[in-house]
Amino acid sequence: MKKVLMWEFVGFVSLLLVLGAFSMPLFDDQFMGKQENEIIIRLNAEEAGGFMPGEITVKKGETVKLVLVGQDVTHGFKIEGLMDDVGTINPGEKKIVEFTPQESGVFVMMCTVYCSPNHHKMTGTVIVED
Ligand SMILES: [Cu+2]
Repeated sequence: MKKVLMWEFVGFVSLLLVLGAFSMPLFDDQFMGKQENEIIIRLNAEEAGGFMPGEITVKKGETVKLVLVGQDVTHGFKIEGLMDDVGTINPGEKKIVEFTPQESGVFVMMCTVYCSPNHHKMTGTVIVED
């Protein structure tokens, strides 16, 4: 009798672990505010890390939602050949922009506002895959 209860308990815990593993992405989406095809880029002055992440990979023909989050000082943002300057992004501001790359290749994202003496180094990479 006791053995049966123990195996039921083990089964129950295993079920919880499996359900937990599958619900992790949902949990993340719900609480981090991240959805499918959404990429969060945090904008810091170059000295503080620059674009985070500094490289993103997207798919040709698929619309991507970029969530640009200003962290330390005012920045700007554009992707040469893919997206025009989106204007200023102030500290604490969140700007959401969408784009649909029409060609594959490697593009440069860059800050468009003089944000620090190392502003000119504030670039990143956008990889568009077929
Ligand atoms: Cu800058």
